[in-house]
Amino acid sequence: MIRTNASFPKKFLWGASTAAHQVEGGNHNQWSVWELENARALAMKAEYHISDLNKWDHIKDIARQPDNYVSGKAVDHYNRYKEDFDLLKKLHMNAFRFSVEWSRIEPEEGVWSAEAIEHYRQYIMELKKRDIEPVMTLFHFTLPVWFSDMGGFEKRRNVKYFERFAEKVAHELGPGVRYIVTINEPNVYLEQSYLEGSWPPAKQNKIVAWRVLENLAYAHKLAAAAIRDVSSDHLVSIAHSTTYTYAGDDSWLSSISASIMQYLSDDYFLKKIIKHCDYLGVNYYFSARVYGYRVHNPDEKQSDLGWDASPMNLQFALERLYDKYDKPILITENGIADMDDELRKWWISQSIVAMKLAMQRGVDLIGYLHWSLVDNFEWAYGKWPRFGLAAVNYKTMERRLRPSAKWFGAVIAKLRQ
Ligand code: IFM
Repeated sequence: MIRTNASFPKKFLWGASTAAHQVEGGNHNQWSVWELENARALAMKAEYHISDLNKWDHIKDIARQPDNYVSGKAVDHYNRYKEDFDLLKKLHMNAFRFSVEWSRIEPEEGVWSAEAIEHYRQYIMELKKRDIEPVMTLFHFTLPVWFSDMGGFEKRRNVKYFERFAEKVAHELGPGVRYIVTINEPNVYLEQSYLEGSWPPAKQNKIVAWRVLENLAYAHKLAAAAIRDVSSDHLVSIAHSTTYTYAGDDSWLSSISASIMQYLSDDYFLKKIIKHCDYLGVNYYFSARVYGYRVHNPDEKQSDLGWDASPMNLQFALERLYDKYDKPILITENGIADMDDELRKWWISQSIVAMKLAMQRGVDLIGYLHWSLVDNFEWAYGKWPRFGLAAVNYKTMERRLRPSAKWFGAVIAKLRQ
């Protein structure tokens, strides 16, 4: 049990995170189009792609079904958000990260949906009513079809549409929202969509990938300026996915390789945008232990997705990023795919210790947002991975807090006393 004389300040944000497309249901965007086109192929390839996962025997029936790869109603958060916000209260949380769905707000170029804007206005009001600090993301991997059809972030000239969207959202929904995340995980978007080609637009092209990265940096810069023009009360960042990368032995090759990998995955992009950030949003899920020029992680503990589970390395990731960039850090995501709830309690308790140690070493930490509040549509893996503090029954949409979540809620209550 965590000792409750911990050094977490009173104003520390304890919360959970989600993203529109992964929970809302009923979206029409470049992802939903791609899902329908690719669901059958993903189901057919599951055996080949993921049959080495520990839980394969439990998931194979679902993973072979095309339906798994279609977000569809997701967990119907669009209609059930009040119920979900009540879960935050049950967990004694005081913060919540969500994304507004661009394709709902601007379904056609230059056409704004009053209905969608009103929906999100109510949504934010319901959070405020519950004394929950909203953390609002603008781009979390999904794009309106019209924007993606014109080339999305591949074209420099398209960035102005994102800037206009950011300005509109800041005007309409900004009042009362302090923390804004412009772009979620630019590095992950780039890797999956333009290098590995496993997400839409499913390209494998290093030159286009490099161009997208440059344009995302530019997009953040313009969006941050537009948001601050609307009100200087907003604090703006991206949510950066960091992989803590370290040498597994003391050879020079391991150490140089680890540094290069860390630079490419973190610093190349962060250096471009950090002066346009008021804080740094950090998502942490795994580390990379490097031997020579290869990653070979310890395999004692893994998530259901086969990801290395080293929650304690969060401490070193935070210290590195804080030392280098000198910005207050908000952990915008951290969690584990764990359908049987075997590791989540351990993961969270280790993460709390890691945060505490990092803070004792001087890291200015704003808060911790667990991924995810409820089970979510996990992109190309579909619905089988279970990240939620609350388990969702996809047939009945019933939410049930997992035992680890109940434990976490009790810990938060003590830490906030
Ligand atoms: O579900 C994703 C989220 O969309 C972005 N960060 C990582 C999560 C878990 O894979």
